[in-house]
Amino acid sequence: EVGTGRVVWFTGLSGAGKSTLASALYAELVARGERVELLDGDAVRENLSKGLGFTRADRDTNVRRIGFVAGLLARHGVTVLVSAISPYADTRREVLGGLPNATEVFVDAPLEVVTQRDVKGLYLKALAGEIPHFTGVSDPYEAPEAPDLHLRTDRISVEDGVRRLLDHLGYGA
Ligand code: GGZ
Repeated sequence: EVGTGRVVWFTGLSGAGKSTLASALYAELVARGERVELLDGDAVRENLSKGLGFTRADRDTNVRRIGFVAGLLARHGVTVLVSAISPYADTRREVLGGLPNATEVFVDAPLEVVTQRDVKGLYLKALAGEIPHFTGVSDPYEAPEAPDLHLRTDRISVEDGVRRLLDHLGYGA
């Protein structure tokens, strides 16, 4: 019998490094022969959640859909890596609480750091008022109070982040 897969849920601001860490971990787990799937915010919004916006209701719908699919995969023994801002603490609690084996990873960089990185130029636009409801600027981000893992991406490298993830998940070094 296949055991239940774990769900590793990366939450944090846009540009904090969720996708970077999730895809680096994905590559590590694939290399270890793990059956693993990645549910990344961008790909999810182009497919599963196409048409949804960024109101609280739409974000909650998005996060619940991701949780639903993650649960189906995990039931078949797949390790699922989720990368989504998932800004609302209540919704995260509900969705992660409904999964048998979830790990909440807070991918944390201060707003000033992600604003300076501004990989996609979105913060510049948001600060200019051109993107309404932008997380951290004109929309809330409720940081996890007790995440299973807290990674400060302005202080540690991607490699260190992946090492800490592997450690925490019990894969050894
Ligand atoms: C936040 C936004 C917004 C607004 C577009 N607020 O860094 P990105 O660009 O590639 O990732 C962000 C992504 C957020 O989608 P999620 O599905 O992760 O959000 S949630 O969990 O809240 O449903 C960002 C881009 O979409 N983006 N508009 N207003 N991020």
